[in-house]
Amino acid sequence: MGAVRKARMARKARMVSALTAAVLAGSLALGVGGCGNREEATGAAKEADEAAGNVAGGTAAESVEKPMTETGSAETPIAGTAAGAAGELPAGLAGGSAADAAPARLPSRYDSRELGRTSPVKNQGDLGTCWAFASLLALESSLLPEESLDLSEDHMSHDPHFQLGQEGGGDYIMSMAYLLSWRGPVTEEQDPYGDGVSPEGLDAVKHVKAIYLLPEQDRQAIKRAVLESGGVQSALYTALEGGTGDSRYYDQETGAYYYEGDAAPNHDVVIVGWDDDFPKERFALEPPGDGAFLCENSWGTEFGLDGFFYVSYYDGNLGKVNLQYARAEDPEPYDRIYQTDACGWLGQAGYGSETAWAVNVYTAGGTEEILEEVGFYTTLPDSGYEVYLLRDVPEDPELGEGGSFSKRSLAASGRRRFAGYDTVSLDEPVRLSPGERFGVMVKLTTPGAVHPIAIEYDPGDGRCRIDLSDGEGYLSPDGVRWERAEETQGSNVCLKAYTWAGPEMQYERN
Ligand SMILES: [Ca+2]
Ligand SMILES: [Ca+2]
Repeated sequence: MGAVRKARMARKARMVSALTAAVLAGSLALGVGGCGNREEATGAAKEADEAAGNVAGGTAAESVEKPMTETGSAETPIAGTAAGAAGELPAGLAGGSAADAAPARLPSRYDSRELGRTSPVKNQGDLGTCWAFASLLALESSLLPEESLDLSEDHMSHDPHFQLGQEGGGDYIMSMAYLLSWRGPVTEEQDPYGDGVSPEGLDAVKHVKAIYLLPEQDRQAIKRAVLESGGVQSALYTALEGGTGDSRYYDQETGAYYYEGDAAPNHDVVIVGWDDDFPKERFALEPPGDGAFLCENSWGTEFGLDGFFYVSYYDGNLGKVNLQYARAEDPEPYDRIYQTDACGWLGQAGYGSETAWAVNVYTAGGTEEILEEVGFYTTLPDSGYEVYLLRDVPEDPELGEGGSFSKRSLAASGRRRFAGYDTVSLDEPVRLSPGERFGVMVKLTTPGAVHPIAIEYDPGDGRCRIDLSDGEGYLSPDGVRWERAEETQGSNVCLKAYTWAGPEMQYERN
């Protein structure tokens, strides 16, 4: 599964006006294709990747982008190309940023199991669902030890917005989209695994509001996230044959895995601990040094050490893409989400600058609601953001200078350490009128990015079923001149709004 896959940088040929954002079809999938536990699946996934011209590398972000060189104007469309995809990592991705906030010393050894913070080992069987298992395992771990849930991989991998099917694999962009849209998770009891069907009409038992993408190969950041959240989802390349564990890269006695090559990841696992002193001699092939992460697999308890295994710090893939499930809340009956990006972060838009602006306009429901939070992705670490609100937006907003979007009020601002998705609480919650057209606006300044805005967009890879009819989004290089994202870019803006509509409307939640 988990090919950290560079989606092809599909070039948008359209040039509608001088003010046209460039779109990068650029989220990298950790996991498309296969990810079953059989050798064939692995091989097939790899071939599929190669056939598609996808190469390994990068994280889900702009590390793959080649900064614009050919066209100077910030308002000229630019697009990455496959050839430019091997771009160098921005400094922020190489580690370091996470170290700033690292006061306490990390232990040299840690094992989430000893604190009751790992969920029981599961078995994905022959299906290409490792991405769903790893995602929900990491989410379950983040709730432990206080709360123990068994969540449904069937429901996530049967999501009708996805087109690959359970044999076709998946990736973390899909699991993020599923969870952040509140289509799930549901419980295993509600939708048992492997029966080929998922009931319709189930409500999410948790509302996920933050999933961080930790910097590539930042061991400190990964360890801190394991301490905070119990587990971190990551990916590796495995040539293991089913449950037998037969591979030249794997020592069955010690449960130690080390792959030194550069084949793309094809399997997702969850990092649940580490041992800095794990001897290099315990691996089948000797890595350059000691140390290993403890990982939980989804191949049943027969595999490895009761379902767990050690992966060398020097493994070619583990630690490149790392997801921390940072916030999941109990659903409340009056919580509501406004969104247009059911399929999530499938591409990125921008104007060749690290700064870009985006708006989504929504129509409030029929009763009064309190707008409390706004949620969006950032594509690289250390993004600065400003969130603005627009009230009573006219039906056909005036998009030029001094137009409808100039009547905005600053509602929150800050900086995000990690890439990924998070929600921002407004400085002052706002009471919306019934049926009001309101807008949420974000200005992002993302060092190293030229496409800072995450968009839902069809990269043509057949992964997701995109609906562009459900949104009213706008993009801007400067917050002054705007273009309609659906019309000029074939994109929905990934920018959600969260409201609350309690019956009493007595706002006491602060
Ligand atoms: Ca089922
Ligand atoms: Ca949509």
